[in-house]
Amino acid sequence: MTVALTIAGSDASGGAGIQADLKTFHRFHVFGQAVITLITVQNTRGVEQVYTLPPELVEAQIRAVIEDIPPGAAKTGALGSEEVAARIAKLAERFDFPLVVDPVMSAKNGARLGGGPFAPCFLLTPNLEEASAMAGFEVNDSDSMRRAARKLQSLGAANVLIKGGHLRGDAVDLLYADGEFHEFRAPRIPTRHTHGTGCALSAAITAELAKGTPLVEAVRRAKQFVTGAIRSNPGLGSGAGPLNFFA
Ligand code: PXL
Repeated sequence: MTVALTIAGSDASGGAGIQADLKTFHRFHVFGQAVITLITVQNTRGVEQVYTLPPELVEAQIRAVIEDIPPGAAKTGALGSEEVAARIAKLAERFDFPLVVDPVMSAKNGARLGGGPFAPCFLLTPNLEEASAMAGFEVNDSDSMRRAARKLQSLGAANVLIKGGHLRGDAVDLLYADGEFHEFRAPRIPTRHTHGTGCALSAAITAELAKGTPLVEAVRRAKQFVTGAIRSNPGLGSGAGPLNFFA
């Protein structure tokens, strides 16, 4: 059985974080492992509290899990502190499976969920805001996305996927892989129910990589899943509701 690991925060409301990752792994027929970095108090209206776990506890969870059942691929989400980010970067030097880093900075209402500089990884998946913060310039169109992808690759990501979900017009994601650009385009779906889209996308890519799917095809399948999951969202909650993970 194919195994994938997520290292991320808990969203008790079930739409994002660890919960979204595990549901996505399951949907992709992959056995999910989950190391928790932080606990949020939140619902679809926003994050009220963030409680970060001690870095040594995060590290111990990762060590225990991977020495017994090595995953085919892993992803990180919200890390919560620079210390946790640094420990993961150190551990990742010895990972013999691809690591996807979703450099989560903050929840939609601004609650801080991020860690320090990202670990060197196989794939980095920032949104426009995260790409801007990491590249050091405004990323808001096709040209700046291309420049940022090159820059982030030079900082330690073998491949970079910049998510254009917050662009105007179509949702165009840009993948920079092996020196080539690939665009993944989907029509914008008018809905407020997009909570957890970034988590679901990186989890779906991780599941596909664990199965051995080549990166470009993994991203294509993941994007197709997320687009369908937004389109058929169940309309739960009075704020930004979750996706349909059965899509
Ligand atoms: O979608 C980013 C994210 C990641 N992880 C956790 C979250 C959120 C957004 O709310 O709560 C735990």
